[in-house]
Amino acid sequence: MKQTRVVTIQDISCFGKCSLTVALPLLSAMGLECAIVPTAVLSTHTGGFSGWTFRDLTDDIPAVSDHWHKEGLTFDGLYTGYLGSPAQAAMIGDFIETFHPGVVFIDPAMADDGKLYAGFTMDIVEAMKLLCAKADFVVPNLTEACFLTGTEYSENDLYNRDAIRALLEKLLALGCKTAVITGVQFDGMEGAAALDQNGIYTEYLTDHLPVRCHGTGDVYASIFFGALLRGLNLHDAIKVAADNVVCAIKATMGDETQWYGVRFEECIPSLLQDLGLV
Ligand code: PXL
Repeated sequence: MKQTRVVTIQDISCFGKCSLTVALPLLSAMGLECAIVPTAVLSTHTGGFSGWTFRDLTDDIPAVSDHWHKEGLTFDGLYTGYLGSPAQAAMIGDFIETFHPGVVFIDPAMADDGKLYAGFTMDIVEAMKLLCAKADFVVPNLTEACFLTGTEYSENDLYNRDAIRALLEKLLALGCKTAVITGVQFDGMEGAAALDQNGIYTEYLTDHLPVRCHGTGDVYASIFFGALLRGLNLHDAIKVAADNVVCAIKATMGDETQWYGVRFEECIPSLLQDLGLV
């Protein structure tokens, strides 16, 4: 049987366990052939380090796309994350028009804890809105959902089902087919809530752990996307992603040397078991 082939477009943070250094090992472990388009190369991620290098690879995106088009490559799915510049959103739009990947999955990785990531301005929000319009799935955290919908970020006001449903509806109004907000908390539990264009709502909640670890959004998105490409339905895909993010956080808790990331590698065996791959 032909191997499922996906492409992921996000940065390489050379040290720090996020974006491509998380997505590539996870998607490969899940048995998917994974091509990459790096949006930028940074010496580290921008969450807690200072003095990082940043090489913008915007000009490479159309060049890579042109070559791949000439080679006749096709992709069953596309997953985008952290962009090197707002201009890349339109280029990725062209990429989608050229290759028509079966599943378009957009993680608008640009903000957390009520703030844009260091180095980003509101331009990135407008760029991400453009991409969301072309998506089958968008996977913002609560902060990103607020930026994308012009909603004031307030955990107190937003941690209830009515508020989250209203946010999901505003995300769908951007044009995506299914919106999923990660990191929502109801009744002392944490997880993800999803709404599709047919008005079907689903959620999966699990333990709320009293710690925040860098890179968990990328672990979540990679597993969620991979699970969809392995044929899981929406509810089962958000469940396997959440369960294995919890596994990664539990594996990391108490390890001060891992302040910059999570020990997701230790959860690959449980992930493969959950997927029935071992
Ligand atoms: O995990 C998201 C992410 C990806 N890439 C870079 C980042 C961050 C979050 O801070 O800085 C470069």
